[in-house]
Amino acid sequence: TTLRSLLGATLCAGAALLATVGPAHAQNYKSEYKLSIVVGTQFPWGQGAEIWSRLVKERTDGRINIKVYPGTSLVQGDQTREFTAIRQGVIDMAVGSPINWSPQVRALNIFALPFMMPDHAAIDALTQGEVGKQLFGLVDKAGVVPLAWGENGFRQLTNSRHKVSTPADMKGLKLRVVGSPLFIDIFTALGANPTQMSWADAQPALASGAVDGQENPLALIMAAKLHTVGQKHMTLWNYVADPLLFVVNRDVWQSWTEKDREIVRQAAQDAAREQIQIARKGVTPQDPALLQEMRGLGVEITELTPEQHAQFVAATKPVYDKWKKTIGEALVNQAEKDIAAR
Ligand code: X2X
Repeated sequence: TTLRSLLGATLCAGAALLATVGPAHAQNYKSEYKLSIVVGTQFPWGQGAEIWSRLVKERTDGRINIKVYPGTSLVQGDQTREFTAIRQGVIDMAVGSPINWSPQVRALNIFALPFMMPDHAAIDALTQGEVGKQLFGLVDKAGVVPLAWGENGFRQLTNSRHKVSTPADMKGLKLRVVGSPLFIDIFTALGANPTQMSWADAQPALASGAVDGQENPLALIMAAKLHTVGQKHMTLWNYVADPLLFVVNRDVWQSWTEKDREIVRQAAQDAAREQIQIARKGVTPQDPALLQEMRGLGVEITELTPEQHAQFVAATKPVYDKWKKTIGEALVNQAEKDIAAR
């Protein structure tokens, strides 16, 4: 009888708790949701994650409490395993680059087709248009809930050896590239010597001289202070750009009430819009503040003439054609059409 009354008391307490908790499912909420990013929170990318987290916390009155994990630490820095970890629930949420997720969702390689996107309006034409919609469908089909597009940015080339203004200058340069084989193909076509490694490994490799150079957006190159690891030459060639995807693990998403899902989605869209503005600050001809700051730090900045640009486009054309088929010709045709009409 003691056991029975104890059990009865526990059930009563449980029922009382349920009654006070209110919204359906809210009792299943975790005390903390783990949000993965590759870089630190001082980068525009990380700021997007922080803004999203803050907005969600405020707008849910703390029901959804997000903690940002930089350095892809939830997968020991191996950014090519991030998407799988989100799908499996090792990671609850992420602001991630399509470059890192393209091993699992092949169509995400589309943003790394060399010289496809000439300007920011071209990136917007894809992410905010039909291509973005189709890619979200594929991410969703792969088991992860996509909510908004942010931006890492146009990726520029840096190296410690010499000025690069033509493909001939790339000969023999040992370059760190990210996880998709498309990058290996691009830099091989240009005569360089690309080697794949994680961002965590890239920085010591640059410092020790194990590699000569790398490619990343200007704001990221600045925030990571790559000039302090010998990266004294930068080529502004806008050859590819990576947007960022704001996503949630599917089981986590389904554990939230309808109302909270709407809050998280709206917060992702608001944070992403603000994050894109941060990512584009200081890196355009109209607003060259970061470029000037970098020059002040002793970095030689090379801009391409139209003829030099054309040489790079021609040298990477076979790679573009090959990967257009891998990504899906219909999707790439749609992208080309939307960029032309932007
Ligand atoms: O590893 C990189 O170069 C980075 C930080 O840009 C990505 O995660 C794609």
